[in-house]
Amino acid sequence: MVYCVPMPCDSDRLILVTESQYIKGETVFTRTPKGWVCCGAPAEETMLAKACRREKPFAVIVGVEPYRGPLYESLPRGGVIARFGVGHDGIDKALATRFGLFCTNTPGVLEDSVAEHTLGLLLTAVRGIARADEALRRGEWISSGGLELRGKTLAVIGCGRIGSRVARMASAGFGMRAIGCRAPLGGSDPIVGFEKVTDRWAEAVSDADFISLHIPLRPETAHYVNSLRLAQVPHRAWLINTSRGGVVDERALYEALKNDRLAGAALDVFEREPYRPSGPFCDLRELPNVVMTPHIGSSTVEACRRVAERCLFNIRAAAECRWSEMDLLNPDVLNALSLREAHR
Ligand code: 8YV
Repeated sequence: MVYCVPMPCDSDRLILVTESQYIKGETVFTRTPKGWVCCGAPAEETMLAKACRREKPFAVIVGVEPYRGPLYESLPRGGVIARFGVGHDGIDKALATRFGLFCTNTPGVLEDSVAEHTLGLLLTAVRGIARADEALRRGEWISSGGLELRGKTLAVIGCGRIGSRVARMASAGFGMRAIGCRAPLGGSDPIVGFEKVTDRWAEAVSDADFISLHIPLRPETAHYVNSLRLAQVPHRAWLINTSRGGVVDERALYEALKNDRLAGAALDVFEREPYRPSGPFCDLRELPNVVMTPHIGSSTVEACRRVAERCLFNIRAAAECRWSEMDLLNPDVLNALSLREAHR
């Protein structure tokens, strides 16, 4: 990508947007509100930090990559790190607070897209759609079988906005039984679309045909789906992951799939992205019962537009001191900033 050279503009109104996020939200980022300018920038942290020191933007809009160090000291106090999406495991909120930076994300605008992709993966998996397409292109006409979804049990791990949306689509659309599991993070989200909700993994998955993960990546959820938990899953079950790769121990998953202790897996997210096996002899791409997509759960035209708009909304709200309207991830920053810094 050729990064755009900022037009002469007040750096107080300049936003650097990492490459693939810029492309996803281009229609919005090229028509910013008067006075604001968005420019593409590299996603890799040291390069992004360098671009920030050079261009002195007020805010950056970033993807899922991890930002752990140099970025924070390269932004002005009172500036913004805006996540283009919901998951914010890549941003160090405590560090941002220390440097007086606002961190935001975009809840409420991409749930439908991720939920639709989840169900798309589920269908692709059980009807062998990806393999049928590949075979047909090779000139083979193989009439393979599949499974019907009606009446099947779907365990939804994480009953937040996306999990609930998946449950509702699966039950209202396909006539599936959706069992919710609030573990490992708990929570008291309204229960919509679930036949029942439990706090115990073992109970949620005991009769599952499909298990769909909708939990954020945090220290307490890292490798939540490990060999012990996989051993509690019926052998006929499929695992679907559109949350974060790090919540699954991919080596344990590989072993379970390889040894037919799990029917299959449909994955949009991975421990390492772009996908690389998490160790020797556990390349998920070698297994026929795995369907993989490159983290595209929310990448629809509609969701990307709304996400880009929400990022800009949050950044402008920070600039205009409308903090209560922001999707603020580190409210402590308001205590960390002096009154003068906060009212830039
Ligand atoms: C993903 C995401 O596309 O918002 C995020 O943080 O990563 C989502 O938009 C989805 O969770 C992966 O399927």
